[in-house]
Amino acid sequence: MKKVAPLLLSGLVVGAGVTKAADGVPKLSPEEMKKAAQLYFDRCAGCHGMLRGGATGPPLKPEIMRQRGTDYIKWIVYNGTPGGMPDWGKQGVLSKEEIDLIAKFLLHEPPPPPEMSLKDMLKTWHVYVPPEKRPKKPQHGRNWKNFMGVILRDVGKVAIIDGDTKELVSIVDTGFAVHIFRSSGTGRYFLTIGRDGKATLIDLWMKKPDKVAEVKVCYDARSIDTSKYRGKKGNFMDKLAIVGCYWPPSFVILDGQTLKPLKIVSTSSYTYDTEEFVREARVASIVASHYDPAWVVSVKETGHVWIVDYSKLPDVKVNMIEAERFLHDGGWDLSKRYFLVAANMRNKVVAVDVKKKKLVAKVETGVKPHPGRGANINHPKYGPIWCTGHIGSNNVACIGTDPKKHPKYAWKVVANIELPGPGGGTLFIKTHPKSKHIWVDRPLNPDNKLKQEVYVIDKKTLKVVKTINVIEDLKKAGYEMPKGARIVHPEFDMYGKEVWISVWGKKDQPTVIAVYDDITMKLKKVITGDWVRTPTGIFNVYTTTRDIY
Ligand code: DHE
Repeated sequence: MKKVAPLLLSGLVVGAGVTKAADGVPKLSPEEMKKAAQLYFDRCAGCHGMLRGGATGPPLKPEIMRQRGTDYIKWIVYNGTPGGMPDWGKQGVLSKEEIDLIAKFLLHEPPPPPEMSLKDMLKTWHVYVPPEKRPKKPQHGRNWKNFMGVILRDVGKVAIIDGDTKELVSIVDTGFAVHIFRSSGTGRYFLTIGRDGKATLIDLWMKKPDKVAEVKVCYDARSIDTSKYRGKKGNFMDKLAIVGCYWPPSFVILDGQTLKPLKIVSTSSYTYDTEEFVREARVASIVASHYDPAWVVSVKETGHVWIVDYSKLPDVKVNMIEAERFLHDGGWDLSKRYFLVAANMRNKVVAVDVKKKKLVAKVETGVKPHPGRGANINHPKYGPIWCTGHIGSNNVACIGTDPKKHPKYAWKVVANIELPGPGGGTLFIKTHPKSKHIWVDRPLNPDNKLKQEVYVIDKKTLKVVKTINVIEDLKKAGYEMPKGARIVHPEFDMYGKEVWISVWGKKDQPTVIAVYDDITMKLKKVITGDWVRTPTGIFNVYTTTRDIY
């Protein structure tokens, strides 16, 4: 056994403990260990876990890796797999040397990641503008409900764009790789969460929207939401926020106005089926109920959906619903009573009745469902249905969600819509009640052409009515995009008339946000500038506040 020096990963100190030196395993110097741990954290931990127990990707425990050998590991990391493992080498994201290093790193025990206390969180907590100094009404004449928040992933910023005029309103420094935006219950605040666990509160009523508070509550995170309930049990609008952490595996409840951390709840627990303890039981998606003072929290590795009642803080009441393992992303059905979440390594979507606090169905949909929050349709034959795309298969599956009026179709796949060309690669799918269409992306498809495409599905016929190659459209309009750029995250404006799409490139070269007309399906406007670097998720205030998708 040997003691290794603490390593710093975007503020995360790992290896401040003891790791095993195994016989015959190539040694790594402290510098190499530090570099490899950082690369692993940046590119691999999200899918395979910090402790490498596996989730969206398979487990990478040293005993398995030593059997496979470094040549095998290097090949996979370079070429990717059809199941969704990115081709990091081919894409040029990881160099040959970096892949060599990762292959050796995986033969070693994972360095132990650190814990984080409330005291640690408070040290990172800043209120830039206290609530009493914030404007009482919007300080600009803009239609802030149609603002679009755009993540500029690799430059550590987000952009706020006026959806009506398409003007850039503000760029806010948020820190490392913001993953998602969510809107507060009133819509006045945008909240972001970075992969580094830093939450940021942005006030859209300021003359130039800017961050008013921030705090780092974990070392690795993906989800954030706010309290959206106003009713008999109290008015919680904009009062609380919640961050879901990958590491330490937990959720943290914050004051919604200042982001002061109030309560930490560990999610390390036992798997729902085999009752084995999982230290790395990470929080994946979170949604806020509109009808109860509750958040719905997906605990990835144990396979539980937790319904967390926040009305009696500092006490929280948790209902643990046994669902399915490796929960990932999900959203509400049309009625907002049912939460549908992908158990992606089980090729299933799980439906939970949040009102009755029970599991209602597990539905097989395709290989690695990845809905984002999904797309809801009120279909003339099937009634309300919810649709998802897939990382590993070329289908969009729609599930009936109305057991009362359409029991024949409830919790069954009522449509399986085939996308053109082989393989999956879809990450996000979006619609709007005013639109006749669903828009689907495919950024993880290994084929260069397919990852540039979006597909428009007719909500009535449930057929693909148009394939759009966004990169080609941009070329025709005079915008040459960098090689390898992929198309990601369609998002409707508040009126359901436009679809905004990110062209995701590398940070050294600006790309664009392409705005399409939903009716004509034609490129309508190109938003660009030196600041448009690595745009990923796009979020409209109006639809995000109301959970319209
Ligand atoms: Fe995401 C949603 C986790 C890779 C962009 N992503 C989510 C959610 C989770 C998650 C748990 C649901 C949050 C919620 O609703 O509360 N994402 C992960 C990963 O673990 C994974 C696979 C690997 C990683 O290391 O992060 C991963 N995600 C990606 C990407 O590569 C994307 C495209 C760009 C990026 O930032 O890395 C990406 N994820 C997004 C976006 C959403 C998201 C834009 C929100 C979609 C929505 O419409 O709500």
